Amino acid sequence: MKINILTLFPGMFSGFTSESIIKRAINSGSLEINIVDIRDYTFDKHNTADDTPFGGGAGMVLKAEPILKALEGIDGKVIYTSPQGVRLNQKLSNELSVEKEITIIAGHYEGIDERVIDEKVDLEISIGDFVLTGGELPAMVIADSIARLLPGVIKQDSYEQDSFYNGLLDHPHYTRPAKIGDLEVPEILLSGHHKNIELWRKKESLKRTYLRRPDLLENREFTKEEKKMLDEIKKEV
Ligand code: 9D3
Repeated sequence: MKINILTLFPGMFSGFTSESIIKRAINSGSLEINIVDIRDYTFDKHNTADDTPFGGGAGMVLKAEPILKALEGIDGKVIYTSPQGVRLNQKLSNELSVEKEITIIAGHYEGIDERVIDEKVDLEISIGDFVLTGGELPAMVIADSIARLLPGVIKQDSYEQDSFYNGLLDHPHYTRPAKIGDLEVPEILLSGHHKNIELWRKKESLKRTYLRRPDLLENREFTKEEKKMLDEIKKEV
């Protein structure tokens, strides 16, 4: 999959594309990330990419023409990061991950000229109800959540066990050493009894979800095993 990101601040993306899982996804050929500097599509003497808003008021607005020029010849869905957008969730990331090519316009300052949105943007996405300085981090968040779903990027069972995939929060994790002073690891995890370990993890997931995110349980279908565990949890806590 190819993800184009249009930005006025390409330097913010250098760490994103050069580390860890995203780096591996790019090197393996599953993912292509194309950072496009909007300023490369300005053609006046001072390379002006933003201007003051018509009608007055504070802040600056990204000019339409450089963005429209940068979009020329680009295929696929166009996304604009914006506080006015639909909220990103796992379902939306799953849907975007099957596209061949998408383009994310990272907004900055007060936003972009509305005519770009009217003419070129298919979808506006927000990552949540908090105020950031720009759309660069949201663009990375969107790209990251898509990238890990691409074939071969992470092990299949790794995301099948994700909360928001199975609808539950994760269970606790431990690694060596088994004892740090008087801090011990739950004995069951050292038992080698895979079936019991799986049951313990499932119950811990259910317990955390019940205590921390009861909203996630509201519209969920429970297996008989899960119903029994939930009854136990309600007695225990
Ligand atoms: C002070 C500016 N605000 C005036 C009402 C509006 C505003 C514009 C641009 C507030 C924040 C931003 C920058 N944020 C984003 O571009 C953004 C964002 C966010 O702030 N939170 C969650 N998701 C997103 S997606 C893009």
